Amino acid sequence: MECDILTLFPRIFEGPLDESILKRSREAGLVKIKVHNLRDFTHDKHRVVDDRPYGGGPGMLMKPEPIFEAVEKLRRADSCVVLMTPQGAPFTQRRAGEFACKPHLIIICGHYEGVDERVREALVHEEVSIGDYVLTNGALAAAVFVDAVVRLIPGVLGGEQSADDDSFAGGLLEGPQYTRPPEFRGMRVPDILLSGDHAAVAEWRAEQARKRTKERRPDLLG
Ligand code: JD8
Repeated sequence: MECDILTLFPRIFEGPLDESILKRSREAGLVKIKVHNLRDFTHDKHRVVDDRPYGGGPGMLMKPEPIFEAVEKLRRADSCVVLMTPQGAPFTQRRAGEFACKPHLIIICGHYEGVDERVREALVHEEVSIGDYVLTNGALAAAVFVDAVVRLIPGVLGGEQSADDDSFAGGLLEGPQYTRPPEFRGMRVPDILLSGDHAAVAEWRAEQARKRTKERRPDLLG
């Protein structure tokens, strides 16, 4: 997969994209991620990317011209252009899996009060929101989006971390997990996990997952 990210704050992506699974999948060539500064697509002396909203109101909007220039330079016949916005469709594990099948993503990170509507009309295929809370801009949302999508690209996760084991993929929350030692500060690991009975362990885990999901996220049980 190839992924081009358009933002006014390219440094926001330096941490997340250069660590752990994202770093390794980029190094392995499984995904090619490029972060572009939208200011590089301006032509005026002061590299202006924002302007005041017609009709008045607080704050500034992103001007259409730099975004159009960037997208028209980067896009291909098979590109999917995504806009991160609080008005977007809720991003879910299912949507992440759909985006992971796209050969080329162009992700537009909104900033200020948002983008000129003509960007949506003419360029954007999908509008996505990562959740019902207010972020200061779209860059952190895009970093979350890319993280969730890239780990679902075939070959990105090794055998030890399988994507279909995940919470949500199976529709349930993960139950309790333990590592050594078997007793820590008087707290014991449940005997069943030490029993070596794999069928009993699987049954216990399934039961714990159901119980935790019912308590914390009954909405997931439908
Ligand atoms: C893009 C600007 C901030 C939006 C005033 C401060 C996504 N789940 C999500 N929450 N927030 C965003 C998001 C926020 C953004 C932009 C995405 C661009 N802002 C503005 C309008 C009201 N605030 C998001 N995805």
